[in-house]
Amino acid sequence: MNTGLGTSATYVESGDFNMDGRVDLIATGSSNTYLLAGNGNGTFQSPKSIGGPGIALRAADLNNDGKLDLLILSGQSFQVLLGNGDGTFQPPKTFGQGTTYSEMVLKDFNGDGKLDVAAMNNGGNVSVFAGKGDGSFEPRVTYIVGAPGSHLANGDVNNDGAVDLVVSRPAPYSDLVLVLNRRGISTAMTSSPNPSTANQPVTLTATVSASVRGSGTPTGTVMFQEGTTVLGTAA
Ligand SMILES: [Ca+2]
Ligand SMILES: [Ca+2]
Ligand SMILES: [Ca+2]
Repeated sequence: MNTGLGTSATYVESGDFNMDGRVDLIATGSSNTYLLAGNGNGTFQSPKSIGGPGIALRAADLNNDGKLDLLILSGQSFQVLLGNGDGTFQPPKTFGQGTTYSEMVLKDFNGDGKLDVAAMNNGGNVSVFAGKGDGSFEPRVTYIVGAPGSHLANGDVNNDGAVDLVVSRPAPYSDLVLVLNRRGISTAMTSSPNPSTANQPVTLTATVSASVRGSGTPTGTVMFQEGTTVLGTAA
């Protein structure tokens, strides 16, 4: 199919952006981002420029108003274009400046019902931006991968219901780095005194905090166990 785009698209998303019941296409590339309104019969209207260049694109309702919005990864930053529901978009809002990105994943990582962005950058890190549910995002929280990755995948690898990230690193590493999702919760464990001697009373401290900004105050129970013997529980 020739869409008459006149440029090569690096990423294409589909959805009903003008809410006429027909599937439309959004294509982004090195020159611009275009909307191709669907005619409902497999053909599309002429491309209409709606935003700047991008290397990746996601369409989702980021502000929960029932209208599809766009997230454009432009390499050095992200642009959010909130949809008006008629095929037009509000002026872009930029976030995540300060590094060079290569890939992104749009998922609800901290389980608050709002879509978040995870992005891989060429500094060897993955940054997570917690979504506020209004089309804006919290500042990045960065996870060190150790080397620039070649691909960013996602899935619940440990079957705890939270989406994890997997970064593949090219040679000389040729491996996968797993970024396990604790649903925005991080737990730090200390014991005092440390080291301790036999029969000496030891205080165990678990500090539970939010690891993703904007994910709220963690709730739940901490249980200390020796083998299967419960030493103590705190809520
Ligand atoms: Ca449409
Ligand atoms: Ca929306
Ligand atoms: Ca979220």
